[in-house]
Amino acid sequence: MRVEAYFSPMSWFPLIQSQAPWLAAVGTVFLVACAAKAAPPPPPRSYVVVARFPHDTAAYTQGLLLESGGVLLESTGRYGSSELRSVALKTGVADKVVPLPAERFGEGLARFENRLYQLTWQSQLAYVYDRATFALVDSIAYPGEGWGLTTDGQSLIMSDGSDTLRFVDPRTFAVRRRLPVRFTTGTPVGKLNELEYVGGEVFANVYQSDWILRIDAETGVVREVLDLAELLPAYNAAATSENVLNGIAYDSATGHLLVTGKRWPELFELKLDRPPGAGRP
Ligand SMILES: [Ca+2]
Repeated sequence: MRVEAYFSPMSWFPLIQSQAPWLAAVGTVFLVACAAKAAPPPPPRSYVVVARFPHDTAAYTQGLLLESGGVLLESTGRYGSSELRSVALKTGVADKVVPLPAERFGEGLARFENRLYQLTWQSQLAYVYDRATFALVDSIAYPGEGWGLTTDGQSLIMSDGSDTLRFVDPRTFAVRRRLPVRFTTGTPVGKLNELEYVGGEVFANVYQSDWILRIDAETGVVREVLDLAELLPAYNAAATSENVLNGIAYDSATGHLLVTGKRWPELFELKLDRPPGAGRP
């Protein structure tokens, strides 16, 4: 039985009407008055904000992931101020910073085994660092633009601003698989940006929007759209603004997502109604 139906005044109304016509008349006036004042039902909630943390407003966030112990790893962009940084989640303070050459624009960031991979926007070059020391140990060329980066534990998964994700060999960046991303209607969805893979789904920011998509990593179908417009309206998504939503990390200890944006003053911890990796809705 549906609980709403059981408690609904309307479900009891026929009984009242048959037993006490005068009470039914009063009830009718009451119900009509309620209906006139009733607001439209809110959209289904898909997440709640469970915590907020400070975020460096100098950080033009392009890549984000969380390690154990509350350590955020962040890649930032723009020419002359791009960095790889290690940041304490609770304080937002960086304790390790590796600047990129001024002619490189930092983009997506992922950890694979004991190495960190950082994309660049249009230089067609990924930097590879030792996780423990942050020492630069390699660089790997790839074609096209670099936007977001994550991993499923086998491949690195890249976005490039198009509607297609590339699954690449971490050692060579050779493409193993291309995944076109589509709504259930079949409509392509482009401008895929920062990424986070969790248990068979890829979370993806859509550039210059308030959306994070939940993409089936096998089929490319968008299973859910998280609308984050309410998080930080002054910083969010205006087409003319650079300071858009971008940055998704997963906390495996809590099952929550951490999200922020370029130069946002805050980072938000979200508990999703349907936990990451929970499979198809
Ligand atoms: Ca990420």
